[in-house]
Amino acid sequence: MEVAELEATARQIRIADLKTVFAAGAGHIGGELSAIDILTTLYFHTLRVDPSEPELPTRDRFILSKGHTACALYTTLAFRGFIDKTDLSTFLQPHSALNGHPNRMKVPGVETNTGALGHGLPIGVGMAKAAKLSNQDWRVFVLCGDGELQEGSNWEAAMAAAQFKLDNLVLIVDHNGLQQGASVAETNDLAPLAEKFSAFGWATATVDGHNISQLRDELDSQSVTQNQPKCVVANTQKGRGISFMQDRAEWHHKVPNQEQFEQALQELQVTT
Ligand SMILES: Cc1ncc(C[n+]2csc(CCOP(=O)(O)OP(=O)(O)O)c2C)c(N)n1
Ligand SMILES: [Mg+2]
Repeated sequence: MEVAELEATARQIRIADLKTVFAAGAGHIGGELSAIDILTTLYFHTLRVDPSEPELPTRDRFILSKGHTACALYTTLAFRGFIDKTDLSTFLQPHSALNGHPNRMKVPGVETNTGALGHGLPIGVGMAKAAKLSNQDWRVFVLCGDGELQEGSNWEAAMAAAQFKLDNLVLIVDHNGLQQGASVAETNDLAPLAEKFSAFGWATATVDGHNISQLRDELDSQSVTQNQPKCVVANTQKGRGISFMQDRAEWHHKVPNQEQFEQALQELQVTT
C-alpha cells in the first residue's frame, strides 16, 4: 500500500473506533486515537501476517501491551480481515469475544492477553528469544504506552533483550505524554526516553507517530541494527484527530455524548 492509502485506512479505522466506543458507552478513546497510525502501519505494511492463517508458525508477532486500547486493535483486525467488521458492534456486550482487554483465546490475531500494564515487553522478549533459538526469521513487535514504562518489569525485559542480542524485537512507545488523568512528566518522568533505551543497549529511533512514512521506514527490516533490539519512540497525541480530545487527559477513558460524537465524526471525515 502507498502512504496515501495507509492514511485513508487509518482514517477509516479512527471513524470505526469512535463509533464502536460511542455505541458501547465505554473505551479508552484517547489512547486508541494516538495508536491507530502505528497499528495501521504495522498491519497494512510491516507485519508478515495472514488473516486466513492467524496461527501460521512463521508469522510475525504483535503484542498490544497497552491492552486498555483493545478497541483500536479489534478495529484494525477487522479492517485487516482477522475478524468480521460486524463483530465490532458487540464490543463489551455480554458473551462477546471483544472484551475490554484482548484475549488470545477469543480473538484471532491476538497473540497474548494484555491489560495489566508492564507485561507485553517481557512476553515479547520471550517470543523473540524463542525465534532465535529455533532459527526462525519472524519478528516481534510490542506497542506500549509511555505511562506504562513506569512499570519496572519493562526495564528488566529491556536488559534481557540487549543481553540476548534480540535484533528481531521492536518496541514502539506510544509517547503521547499522558497517562490516566495526568501527564507522564509530572507523575514519574521518563525523559530522556530514547537515551535511556540507548544506555540499556538498544538501537533507537524517534519518529512522528502520526507520520506513516516515518513509521514505515523505521519498522522495516532494512532498518534493523544487527544484534540489537530496537526502540521506536513514536511522538503522538492522545485523542489525535478530534480537536476537543487532543492532548486532553480527561479523554483517556471518557465517552463522547451525542453532540460530541457528531462533531468528532465530522472532524474525522473532513480532516485527520
Ligand atoms: C498494572 C496496571 N496498573 C494500572 C492500570 C490501570 N491503567 C489503565 S490505562 C492506565 C494509564 C496508561 O497510560 P499510558 O501507558 O501512557 O497509556 P496511553 O496514554 O497510551 O493510554 C492505567 C494506569 C493497569 N491497566 N495495569
Ligand atoms: Mg500515554
